Amino acid sequence: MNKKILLLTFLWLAVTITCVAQTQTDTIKAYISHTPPAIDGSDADACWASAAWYPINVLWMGPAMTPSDFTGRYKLAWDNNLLYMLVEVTDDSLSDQQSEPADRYWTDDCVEIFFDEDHSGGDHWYNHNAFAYHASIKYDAVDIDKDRSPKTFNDNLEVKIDTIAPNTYMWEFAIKVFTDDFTRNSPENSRRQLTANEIMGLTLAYCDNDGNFARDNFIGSMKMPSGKNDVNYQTADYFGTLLLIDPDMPNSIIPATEPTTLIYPNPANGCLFINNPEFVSYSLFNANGQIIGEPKTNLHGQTRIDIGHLSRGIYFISLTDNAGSTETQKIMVE
Ligand SMILES: [Ca+2]
Ligand SMILES: [Ca+2]
Ligand SMILES: [Ca+2]
Ligand SMILES: [Ca+2]
Repeated sequence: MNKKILLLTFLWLAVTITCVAQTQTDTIKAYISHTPPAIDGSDADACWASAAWYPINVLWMGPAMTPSDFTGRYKLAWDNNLLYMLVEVTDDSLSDQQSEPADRYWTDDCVEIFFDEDHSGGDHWYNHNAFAYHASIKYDAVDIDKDRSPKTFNDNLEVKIDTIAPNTYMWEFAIKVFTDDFTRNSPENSRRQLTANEIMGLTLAYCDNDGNFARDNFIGSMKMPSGKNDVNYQTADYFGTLLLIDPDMPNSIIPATEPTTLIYPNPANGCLFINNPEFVSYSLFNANGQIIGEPKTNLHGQTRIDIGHLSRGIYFISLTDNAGSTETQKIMVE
């Protein structure tokens, strides 16, 4: 396959992927923003012009919708301080019927952000291993606290909404990232910075109330296992995988310029392919630089590497060609 056909194939895949809901094994990508976006409900920021849309289109609960009842999609960006999110929602009726933010908060119209800073998975119902922010049209962000009662966590994120067309709203978020040690009294003690090549857990959803004092529909950004459509508020086990990318970093797994040896797909699942038949051996290393298994040699012409035995995470592959030159690339296994 020549480079032009390969590039067109990747572009076709990129376009296709943006239209299809994330699965449990897919990875979504957030690119670094060198200028923080203004949190004003407008997409007139440099980072949004280049970011891809991801759909919110999987019906988790409730009857089937029409496009005017609900249509949603989102974009992501990040910098060292914050995770940024743009969410475009078409909703025929905006509704927030509880005067108290924490009163039946899941029944009001809200963007629900399931976020797990270290993608650890696991229970987060009465702890801060992960968050399930219910962001309302009144700019309250409610989750359940360690004392088992729902509270606002409005300092953890900033949100603004603008109306961009009839019944169509742009929500813009800046989200602070905390470790599992988060406490309401001293949140900055557990605040953390973001860096390239990090993997985080993220899923989005929209709770659609159209004036019925109840959640009419619950629509998510990813496909859930059977019977698990409403478990994300308790466990982070089924959150989607998010990769933070800075293509200008020398060790970026998605570099700005094409490396000499193209390894694809990256992120990968099951197997890797290498488009350079000149390599004769390779070694795999984990994120700590420890070699995994024995180096594989005498592989002239082999272009497929089985990685089905590797668990999710960052790895390095060091390739040696028949002239003795080596090339190391970072890969992500999902
Ligand atoms: Ca903006
Ligand atoms: Ca609706
Ligand atoms: Ca966690
Ligand atoms: Ca609604």
